[in-house]
Amino acid sequence: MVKNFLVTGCLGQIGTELVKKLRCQYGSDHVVGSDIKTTGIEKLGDGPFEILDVRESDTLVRIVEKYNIDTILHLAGLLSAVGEAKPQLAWQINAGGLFNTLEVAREKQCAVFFPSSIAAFGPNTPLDHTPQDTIQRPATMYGITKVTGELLCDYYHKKYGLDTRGVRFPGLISYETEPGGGTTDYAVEIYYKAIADGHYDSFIAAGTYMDMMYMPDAIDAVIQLMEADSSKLKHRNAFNISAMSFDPEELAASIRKYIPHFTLGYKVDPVRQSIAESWPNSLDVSAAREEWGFDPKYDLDKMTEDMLAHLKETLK
Ligand code: AKB
Repeated sequence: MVKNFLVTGCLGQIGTELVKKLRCQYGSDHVVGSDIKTTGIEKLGDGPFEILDVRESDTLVRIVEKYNIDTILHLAGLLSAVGEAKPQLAWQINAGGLFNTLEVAREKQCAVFFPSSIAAFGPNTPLDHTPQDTIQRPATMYGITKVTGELLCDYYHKKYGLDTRGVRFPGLISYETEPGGGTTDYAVEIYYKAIADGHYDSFIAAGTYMDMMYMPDAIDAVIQLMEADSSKLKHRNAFNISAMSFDPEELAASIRKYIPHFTLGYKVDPVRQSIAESWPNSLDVSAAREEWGFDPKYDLDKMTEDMLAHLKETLK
């Protein structure tokens, strides 16, 4: 049976690449992009697009009905640093937007993908090899909306039989669309600056480890999870996933293999540093591997080589 997807927040870092991949795989007409803005829409190529503020349920219902949507990939949301600057707005968009999405999905019987995050963990979570099922007491509004989202999605699955699935994304590194307002953004900015200036001042301190993943692996993971046999899923919302864990020094050392003169300095941002310190150093991803075959392809050096090659082309 042909699926009809709606991707909310599709002009963000994940959405632009997810829409393109889904359109290749399922056909452009079957993948509707939506966002609150149109900046960057040309990156999506051909296919349906709708303006959507996820706080407005009526618009969401209209789009789901118009395109006969059966799967909603709900990416619209604010990231961690913006969420700390605007906690009330973060709650309205992240938690309110997801609630609206789940309610529409319940009425129209849609499957839902929800992107949780390493931010769903907090300072009293085990930092190393963080288990799939463990303490989740995040210290940020962004993290609170992510735990809320995980619980809501599990609730809608158990109470209404909705097919809800999700992953806890680590920091995502990509060259297509830059992230905006996240704590892991340093790991993207560093590549742009390495090429442009041969130097980068990191807002995250040396010795701060966080989980990361290259975007092609993240996109594959979303599609693989949504296509997985539901009878094999013991967990649903949300699976730990990660491909690597590094600190700014290790990332700089990887860049130096390709740009030997690259130098790294520090201008640490206390807000984002304290967020980073409240997140795990490295996740245990065994549940994702066992239940749906999660298998990322890129390690740090392979990602660096590919990132730099693509950025050299685009920044020429
Ligand atoms: C952020 O840094 O806010 C995001 C995330 C890890 O969820 N990249």
